[in-house]
Amino acid sequence: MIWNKAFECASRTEMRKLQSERLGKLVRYLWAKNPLYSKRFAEQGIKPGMIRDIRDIKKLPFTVKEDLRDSYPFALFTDYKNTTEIHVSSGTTGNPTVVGYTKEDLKLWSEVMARTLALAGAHPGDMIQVAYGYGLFTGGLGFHYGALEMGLKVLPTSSGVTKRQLKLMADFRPRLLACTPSYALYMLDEARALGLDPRNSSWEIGIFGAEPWSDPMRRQIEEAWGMAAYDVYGLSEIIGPGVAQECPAKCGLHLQWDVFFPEVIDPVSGQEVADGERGELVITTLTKRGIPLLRYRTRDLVSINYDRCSCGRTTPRISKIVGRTDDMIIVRGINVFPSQVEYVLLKIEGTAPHYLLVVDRKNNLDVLEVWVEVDQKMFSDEIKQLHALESRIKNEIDGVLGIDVTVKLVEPRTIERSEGKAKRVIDKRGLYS
Ligand code: DLL
Repeated sequence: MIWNKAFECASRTEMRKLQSERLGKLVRYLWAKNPLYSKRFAEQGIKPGMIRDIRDIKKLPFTVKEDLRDSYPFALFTDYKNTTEIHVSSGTTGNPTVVGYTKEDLKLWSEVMARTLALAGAHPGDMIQVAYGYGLFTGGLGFHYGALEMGLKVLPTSSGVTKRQLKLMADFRPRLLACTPSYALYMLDEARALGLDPRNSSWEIGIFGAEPWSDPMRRQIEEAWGMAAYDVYGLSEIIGPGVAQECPAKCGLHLQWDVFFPEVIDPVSGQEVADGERGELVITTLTKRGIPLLRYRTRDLVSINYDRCSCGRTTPRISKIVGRTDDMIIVRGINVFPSQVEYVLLKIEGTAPHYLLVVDRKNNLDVLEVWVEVDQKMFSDEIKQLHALESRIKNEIDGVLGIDVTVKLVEPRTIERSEGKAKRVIDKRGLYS
């Protein structure tokens, strides 16, 4: 089922007309209501009347994650007065990234999530188990709103308490499961440990995302659980889940371009790359009111394909995310920036600015080890003092990242030095296929 044929199957000409109108309106809105953007427009000599066609988007400035960080908490909100819901995701240093939704934005989110669910094969009346985290993370509530919009029966289990997830699945027989791909694998181990046969599961469709996962992981999930597994992509800054979703053709993720206008650029030059070539995904939120973003640099690497899909939709499809332009990693569903660790270490005396994040997956659970080089003076201290330092660093990092890490203090000059960009992350999971 196609949820909204008018938008998902529109011709390119129709879509260009709509996008052009929407972009013009957005620029006028930002010009009138958003001090950061109106200042930038003025500096760059951009007048609202200059933006008449969607192709004029190239005249507009980019927005980057640092803009959100620098405007913490609410300075980038264009309609703070009518904001009705607030979510946060990880920031690059001490403060989280804050995003706000007006009532209209929540309607938009419900709409794109209903399209997402339909893309994966959901039908009104189906039951969906939403095992993404509910709360500040956008996964749980995003799926919840979409399920309500479509008329599904929602089972809002949130993530964790795996035994109960499995019991409710066995007793209520939901047709759909939505969670991170690593949690789908973790539940598999748990099911087997409980002596359950995963092939008897009721889940026919899984909608997995919020972190990278490879094709071999997809095969493993599909074969073990006996379900079809689809990729879902999104980010809090744009809306949360609901930006792009695979259909049963599994040939890329359909991007909702009537509302999230995509560009794929060379991350260094900022110029658009040819269709099908890899580059950084840049998104403009054409219709958002609370915190609309112009040309937001997602730092996610993709390629884009504008051919009509065999499912009948004309929405462009992005590839699976093939990497990042920065060194952000996702650990147990949480976005982690090495700069957050650095921010903590800079405040602790005796820890040299040399550190390394080593991430691995053991029994389908992510583990993050943070190696911290301490200076010579510290290293010759008593063991007791070193332990005290280790637990202080651990507590501070746990607090900033929101996950449990292991800290390993290492001797001076243990961590490899680099002549160019320092290597801060060793990721042994091999997630990008
Ligand atoms: O992860 C929103 C979401 C929730 C998407 C549930 C899908 C399902 P953030 O926490 O802001 O938002 O993280 C966004 O996660 O820029 C990507 O780097 C990464 N990411 C999200 N989906 C995928 C995916 C949510 N399917 C960041 N594959 C993004 C690879 C993904 N990476």
